[in-house]
Amino acid sequence: MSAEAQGSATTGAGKPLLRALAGEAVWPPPMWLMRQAGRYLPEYREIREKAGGFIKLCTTPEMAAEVTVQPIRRFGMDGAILFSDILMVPWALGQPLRFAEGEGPVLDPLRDAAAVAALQPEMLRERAAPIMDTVRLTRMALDLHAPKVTLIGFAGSPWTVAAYMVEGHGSRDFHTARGMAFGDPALFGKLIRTLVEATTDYLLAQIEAGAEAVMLFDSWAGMLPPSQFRRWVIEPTVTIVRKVQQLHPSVPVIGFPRLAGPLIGEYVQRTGVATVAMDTAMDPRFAASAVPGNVGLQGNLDPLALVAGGIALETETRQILAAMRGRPFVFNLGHGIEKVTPPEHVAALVRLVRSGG
Ligand code: 1CP
Repeated sequence: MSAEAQGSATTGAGKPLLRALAGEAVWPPPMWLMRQAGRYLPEYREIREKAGGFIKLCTTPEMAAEVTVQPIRRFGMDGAILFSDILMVPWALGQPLRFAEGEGPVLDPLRDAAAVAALQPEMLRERAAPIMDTVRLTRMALDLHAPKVTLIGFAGSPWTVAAYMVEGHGSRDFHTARGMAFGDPALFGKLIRTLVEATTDYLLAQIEAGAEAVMLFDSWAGMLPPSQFRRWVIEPTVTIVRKVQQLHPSVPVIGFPRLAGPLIGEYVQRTGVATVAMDTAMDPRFAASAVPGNVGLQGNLDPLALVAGGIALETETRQILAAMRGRPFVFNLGHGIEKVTPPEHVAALVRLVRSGG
């Protein structure tokens, strides 16, 4: 059996993204973009307005499924990522959350043992049910209209989600959360254990509903010194990945330990993720040397090169493609797409990557 036939036999449908995530060096590489559904698209803004609030959008399956497929319809990426947010897990655990206009997410900050004890993991499946309906609807739409496209589910990693839960909002340095991790590791550990269980359960529910790959976003992994990175980023991820692999061995997990720097190799080796996403600061050549050749790499165009377009976009994209040729690779950005991105630059990027650079 040829390598290609083998790849499709193990992944079912022979979808390019699933083949790359399973360790095959597909070329030109499959691609999708972090935050590919969002405010840079007029069709997203229209639905967002109709929905009213952001949480309403995430919990109205028809609307959330529609915005999930919008970028596929317009640009034809290889992956569709469920439209939701990493903070829907704290929301489903009962922590009050709102998305303030122009301010980003705001949570009632969680600062003591009583607040951790008040979380309701037993409510998670019920509260997250509309999100699973979104997964089911999206998968049906893709099977029907875009059978080569892979549906990606996701969650935030325990450390990053805990950082928002403790801080109560986005932050440049997450002082309070880092302070709690050092100052009261028993309490912080309890929060992390709650999140490991909730996140595992939440990802398994997405897989049961039709997600074909899942991604763990650890956007603030790079804030931690190595000992704390091992304790709060690597160890919780080990537990989650192990459980997903046990129950769904054919579903690849993508890890995104943003700004992990030289710890990327240890992260991959310990956690067993199928693919690791590189942030904008990661040198793809370094990642290629630090990560075993059967593990996929994903990334890592700077979203601002995509805003700029033209020669900056072409040069950066070609450099990444040249460094990644010959190994399992998924083209993506190194962080989420910017609101001011011209949609025609995204179309140009898709053409360039499809040409192999
Ligand atoms: O009203 C709006 O449209 C709000 C903007 C928005 C969007 C489009 C938010 C608020 N979340 C999302 C969707 C989202 N968030 C997705 C959907 C799928 C896609 O990629 O198309 C995903 C995967 C996320 C993940 C997410 N949310 C992360 C991890 C990735 C990253 O960017 O580092 C994080 C940190 C969040 C928190 C969050 N949600 C929203 C905002 C503005 C933020 C950042 C808050 C901050 O740190 O200040």
